[in-house]
Amino acid sequence: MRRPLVMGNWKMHGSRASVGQLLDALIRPEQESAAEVVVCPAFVHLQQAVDVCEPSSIAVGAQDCSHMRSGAYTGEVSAGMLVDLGCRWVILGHSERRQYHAESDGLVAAKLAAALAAGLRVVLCVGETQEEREAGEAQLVVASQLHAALAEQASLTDIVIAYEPVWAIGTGLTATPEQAQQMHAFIRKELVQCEGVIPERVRLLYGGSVKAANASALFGQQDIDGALVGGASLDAEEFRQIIAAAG
Ligand code: G2H
Repeated sequence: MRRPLVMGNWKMHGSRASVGQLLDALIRPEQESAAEVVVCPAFVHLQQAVDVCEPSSIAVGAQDCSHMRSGAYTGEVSAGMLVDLGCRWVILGHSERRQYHAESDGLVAAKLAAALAAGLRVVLCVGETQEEREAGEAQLVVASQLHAALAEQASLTDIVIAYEPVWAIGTGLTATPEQAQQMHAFIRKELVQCEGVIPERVRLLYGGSVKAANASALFGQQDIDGALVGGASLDAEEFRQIIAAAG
């Protein structure tokens, strides 16, 4: 009932040349998969990705967007500009944005509203730090990030949640499939409280050092509907294997 979704978050990596090679390797030939596939390059490579992916079923997403619609906001990119470019998705609330750019829950909620209003599909990232997990606060933190972002949104039909424990991001540490499943089941239960959401229909992605070697075990869990893949999505062969594991 929930179509698997695999997203590559290319973060601040690549050049026109390397992004071109990566895209070519992903779409020629395009692999048959039951999973929906999205790639999220840096802003400056989005147009290139949209142009190359157009004849394929791979969609393109951005890694962030502004909470404002338009105006004198130097350096910002609006959700409407992304739609105009051909982007269909945006990642919001990634822990690297929260950590290095001081993005608050309030700002993430405002970005979510702007993105949904512009017609983007959103992957909202939530996750606890190592200290929070050790203090036994993982569920508390995740619930509070979730509700802060989702409360008072006009419509949540196009929302996907990515659980990304901060301690597993780019560290090589991965939550065990059981740890991830436990949090995903908790998130799905929490979604019951969100108006306009049908929890069984919301796709929940796991993110944090996902690679070909651990993808199948993660995807085998009942409430894990795909992955948000960072480092491993920069290697076309590895990313293809993760996509194959999803569908
Ligand atoms: C988590 C993930 C992708 P990585 O940030 O969003 O990155 O797979 O490199 O841990």
